[in-house]
Amino acid sequence: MLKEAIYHRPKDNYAYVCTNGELHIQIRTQKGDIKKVSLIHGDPYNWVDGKWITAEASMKKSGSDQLFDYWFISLKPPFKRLRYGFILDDGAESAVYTEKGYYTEAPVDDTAYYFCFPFMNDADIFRAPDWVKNTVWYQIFPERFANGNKDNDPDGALPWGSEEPAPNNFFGGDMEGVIDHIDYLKELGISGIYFTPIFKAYSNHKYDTIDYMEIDPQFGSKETLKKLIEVCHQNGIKVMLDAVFNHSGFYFPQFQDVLKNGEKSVYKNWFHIHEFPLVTEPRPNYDTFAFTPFMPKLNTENPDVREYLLEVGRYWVREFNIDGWRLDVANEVDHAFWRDFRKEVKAIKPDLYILGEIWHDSMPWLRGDQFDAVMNYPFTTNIINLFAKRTIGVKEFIENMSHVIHMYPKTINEVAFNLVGSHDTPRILTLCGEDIERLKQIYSLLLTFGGTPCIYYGDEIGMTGSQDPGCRKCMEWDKEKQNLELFHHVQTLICLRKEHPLLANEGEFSFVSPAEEESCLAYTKTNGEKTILVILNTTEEQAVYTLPDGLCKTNAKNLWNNEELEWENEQKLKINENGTAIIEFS
Ligand code: ARE
Ligand code: CA
Repeated sequence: MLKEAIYHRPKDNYAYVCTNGELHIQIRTQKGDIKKVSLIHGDPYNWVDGKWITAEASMKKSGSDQLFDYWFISLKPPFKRLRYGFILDDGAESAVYTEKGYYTEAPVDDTAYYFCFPFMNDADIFRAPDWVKNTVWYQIFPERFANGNKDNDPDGALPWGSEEPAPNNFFGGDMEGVIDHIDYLKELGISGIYFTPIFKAYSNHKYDTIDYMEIDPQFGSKETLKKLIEVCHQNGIKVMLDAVFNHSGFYFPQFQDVLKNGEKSVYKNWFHIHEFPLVTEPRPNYDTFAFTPFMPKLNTENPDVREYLLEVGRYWVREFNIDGWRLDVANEVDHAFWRDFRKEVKAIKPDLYILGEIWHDSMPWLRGDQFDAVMNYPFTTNIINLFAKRTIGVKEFIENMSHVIHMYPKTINEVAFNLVGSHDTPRILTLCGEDIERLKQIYSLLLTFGGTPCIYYGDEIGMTGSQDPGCRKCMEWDKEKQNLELFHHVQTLICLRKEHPLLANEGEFSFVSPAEEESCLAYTKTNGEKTILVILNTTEEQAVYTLPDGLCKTNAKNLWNNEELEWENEQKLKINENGTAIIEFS
């Protein structure tokens, strides 16, 4: 038994409480080492005749990544508190693992040996808004989605789609453009829009804010936003805006004041200034986003800045009834600020979705006191590597994805913002080498997986583009140039996801362990009564897939299309090259 690999801590993804009163416990062991894990547990105050009363329950292996196995159990402690340890068996040796170390026999004379979940306080439970797990998002970069009003076009705006996107060109996209195309979005079936910034700013991406309390006139007015939100809400579409609080723009008046008045400026403590006067070359002598002088970092420890930004957070929720805030560069802003932010905005709208933009392990922000979710880029990378670039195989994909899944509590995975591309990445079709069949499969996965999926505008009709700014082309509205087959594929999947909650976040998810060199990726979602099996053939050849034990032809129903499934026998099914199968067993 490799004891050094065993890990547990009564916190975060290893021990957490769900809203239904379940306590989830996870332990990590070396991959392939341990054959059986049981939880020995009891209420700390439940003693009879000087002996602590305990029970044992076996834990289930919930998945494995490259190095580790993960074991899981859910229980409902009757008095909302628990002391517990793990009985581990590798076939040759058995050991009891407690907070104080390893023992051959479980100590029963003192609960202090054990791991302690002191009390399942309601206030500490991670709670994300209920609606999020059934939402399918659509990301809009407003300058490039549709031009609904030529009168507000910036000077020098180019004819729609006439040129490649550049760091500083404009095409006139705006909010009226979105209103005009609401039917298109309805038809696609999405139920939430994430807008990159719309407040007054200098650039085409608007991440360099000039005024957080104003809509950029190129996009419309406050009235236009009100109308847009109304139209979205009437059509069952939630609206999430982008909050850029890590930094302001260069032309933010408070920063301009510091530039002009230096040390005398009343705003000098709004930023992190190393020395006066300010210089931008060769590198700014003030903290910035990356090294760009155009994005001076805001000092969120300054009470005036805090209050200013908190009011921005409250204002757009209170006055415009937005449904979500996406927080830009969320991990570079201090935690205390985000804790206040959550309290303030949730006081106005308790079911507001708070989504942090973090590309890395985000557990410290997801403890219930800051964000509801983060943009799940580790998920993205893994999908790209298997389906688009083919740099990993099915086995590695499952290991990597299991790693991502086990990084967080289940309650967090349900609302994870799963994306396959954004305004910050090359377009997914481009990464697929423009192979539409591969892209279709990526959508098959994205829309039948847990979490809350997001489609980057235009990806659903086959738009291409490289890294920013290439990925920010004008939306293609000419039907002749849209890939309608792809659109239909995505639309069908969104419909299926709505019809079958198992395809969204209901039931229990597990990967089917692949045989060596497996060409198909498969996973199941089950609620005990029904099981849905998704199979994706990741190769360019037809595959014969052997169903996992317990599932067979007799009670299988094809959910994906009206075609007959091609069975080789009761348990073997043919899957076309790059093919998708979604089968329900009841
Ligand atoms: C411009 C250039 C880029 C260049 C960048 C940095 O176009 O080619 O890389 O400058 O100097 C906005 C604009 C961008 C603009 C940028 C700076 O949209 O076009 O880019 O401003 O002027 C990291 C951060 C993450 C951030 C990305 C871009 O952690 O928060 O970098 N994303 C947000 C927004 C952006 C926005 C900004 C931040 C700034 O979504 O659109 O940019 O407001 C790895 C790392 C990540 C890293 C990621 C991407 O995986 O682990 O931490 O994200 O790569 O680089
Ligand atoms: Ca316009």
